[in-house]
Amino acid sequence: MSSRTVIRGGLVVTASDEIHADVLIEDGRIAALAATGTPSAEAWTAERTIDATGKYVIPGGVDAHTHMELSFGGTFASDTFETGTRAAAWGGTTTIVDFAVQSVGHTLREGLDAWHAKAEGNCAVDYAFHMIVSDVHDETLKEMDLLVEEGVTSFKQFMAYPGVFYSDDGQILRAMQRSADNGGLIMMHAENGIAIDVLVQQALERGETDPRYHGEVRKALLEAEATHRAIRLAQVAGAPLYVVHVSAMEAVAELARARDEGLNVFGETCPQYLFLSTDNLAEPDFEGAKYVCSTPLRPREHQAKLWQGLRTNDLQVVSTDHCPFCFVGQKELGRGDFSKIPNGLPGVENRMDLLHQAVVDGHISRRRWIEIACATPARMFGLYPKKGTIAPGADADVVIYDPHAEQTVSAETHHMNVDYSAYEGKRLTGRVETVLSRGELVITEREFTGRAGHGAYTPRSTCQYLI
Ligand code: DUC
Ligand code: ZN
Ligand code: ZN
Ligand code: ZN
Repeated sequence: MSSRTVIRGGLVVTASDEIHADVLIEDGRIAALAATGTPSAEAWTAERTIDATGKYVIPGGVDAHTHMELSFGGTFASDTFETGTRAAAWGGTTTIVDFAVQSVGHTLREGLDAWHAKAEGNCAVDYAFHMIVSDVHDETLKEMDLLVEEGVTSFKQFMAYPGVFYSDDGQILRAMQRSADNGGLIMMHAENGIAIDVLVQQALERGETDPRYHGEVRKALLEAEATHRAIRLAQVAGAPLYVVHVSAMEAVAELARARDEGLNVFGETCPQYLFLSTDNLAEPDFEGAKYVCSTPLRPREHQAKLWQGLRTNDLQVVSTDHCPFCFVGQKELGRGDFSKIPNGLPGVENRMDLLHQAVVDGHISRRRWIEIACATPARMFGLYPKKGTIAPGADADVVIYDPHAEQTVSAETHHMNVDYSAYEGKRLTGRVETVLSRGELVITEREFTGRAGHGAYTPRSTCQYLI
């Protein structure tokens, strides 16, 4: 039985085009687009018609960096796959790529199975997985080949967190060599964790225990140094590289230089680095703990360089690194010792809106908004054109976006399972109105009409975005 929906009268915005068009959806996929008012569009009949006059019709967001239920620092990220993907839907994101974790002493398969068990049957929108590799040895390298074949095509390594997730340069080089062969993409947390740990101990010995010291010890230069080292290791291995959560302007410069040299090097930044700064980390009464994440927030002057990198394509993707911890009971674990504050910020619900605000503010164009939030993450991680665009054959993951609605961000009204908002009180122009996931209404005129279990696991092909 076929089911048809038509979305009429909106401005369809993709990474490449803006057209006033009607969109026909059939059996969960985009069937056709036709200019609004033309005989071909008028001839369509459907069980359901959505009026998008005065609105944008955009692809559902692809958030390529989330951590639902991540175990960190003795606690767990507070969003489950159920609450986190529901919040994603509210924010116009219809696909997340979450990080399955290999624990030291365990196999990749065990980590991946554990993540499937957390997600299966619980998600409101579609999901896929990257794999965090924390224990590189011969068996791990063989397993990477198998994972690429089954649709887990990207692997995160850490130059930070010695003793937890950390890989040394030899382990990184070996994983990169393997991905040069099997088509995988290494995603790097680029911070010199060995040096940072020394600075953490020295700061604590001086009695510098407040959240703001988290930003001071995790120096921009140590992000830049690690970024440079990761780039050169990837070059030696002949592998592409994707640097996650870039926050320092010095790291952007390293990426820009490598790209000018013609290397397949990519960079992601996150809304927190574009909209927040070390001023937030310095908030009194331990409130700064709300803003502890790694890489850390930077002084305000870094923001302009991140926006510039997004415009010049030295940075290609904005993901959230959604990793929420409640202030009460979780962030508070680090009272008296900033190094014990769990690292991460909530944001999966806010990304599309914050980036729309960047369009309003003139930082990026409307099409670039869709490119960095939908199309490029889909290409980067092998989900395009099923995800990330509105074109015949694509999954009907579609957002009706009201560009004129005003909203004030607040924990009182958000849907993430966390007791604060990093953007509390921020006024934004633009708001998600209706969201379809594979043709099904998940948000209908600002009401949740989806269900846990609608979201499907989505295996990925390899990176489609090499220079
Ligand atoms: N890196 C991440 O990408 N997420 C949470 C913590 C971290 O260090
Ligand atoms: Zn085991
Ligand atoms: Zn990281
Ligand atoms: Zn992360």
